[in-house]
Amino acid sequence: MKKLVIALLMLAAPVVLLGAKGEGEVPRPGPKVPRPGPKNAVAVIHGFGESHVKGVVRFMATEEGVVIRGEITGLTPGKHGFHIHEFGDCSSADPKCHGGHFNPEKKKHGGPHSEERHVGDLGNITADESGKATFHMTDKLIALSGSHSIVGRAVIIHGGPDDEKSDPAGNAGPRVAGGVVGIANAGHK
Ligand SMILES: [Cu+2]
Ligand SMILES: [Zn+2]
Repeated sequence: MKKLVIALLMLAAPVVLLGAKGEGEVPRPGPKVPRPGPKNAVAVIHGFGESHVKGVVRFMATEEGVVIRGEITGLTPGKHGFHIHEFGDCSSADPKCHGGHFNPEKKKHGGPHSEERHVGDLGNITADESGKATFHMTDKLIALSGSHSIVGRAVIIHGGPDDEKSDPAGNAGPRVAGGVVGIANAGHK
């Protein structure tokens, strides 16, 4: 009889253990599902001080990266440094308002296609003879959500070209215009 009890206990033990494990188990959260961030964002650009630069830059998150489209007028013909700066304060041209290039990875300055670059390094936009710059690019580093999110930061346009190599800011001259990146209605064009 004793032997039978022991045998039964031995048979039951793993079941009890398994049962205990099952009951005591704290429900583990599943794999982190990325929160769907905003798909569209916009920056309305205005000139600082006496500058008459103005325009709109639109951002759209896609599988290939963030598509950037914009039209800016009132520029001097030629290339102008075009960056995302750390802070979204466009109250003046004072660099303290916008800070440096958005650089969450603590990298050196570069161009949009450089191996090493700031997340905010979008290179240049080019204005035609009338001072109008129309552009369309896709960037793989900036994002509209997560640690590379540009939402709430500033788009800044410089008076001169970004050489895409001089650290920390590409030697692009004064900041002539800017706008804060805000979440846009996805239904908008
Ligand atoms: Cu800049
Ligand atoms: Zn930079």
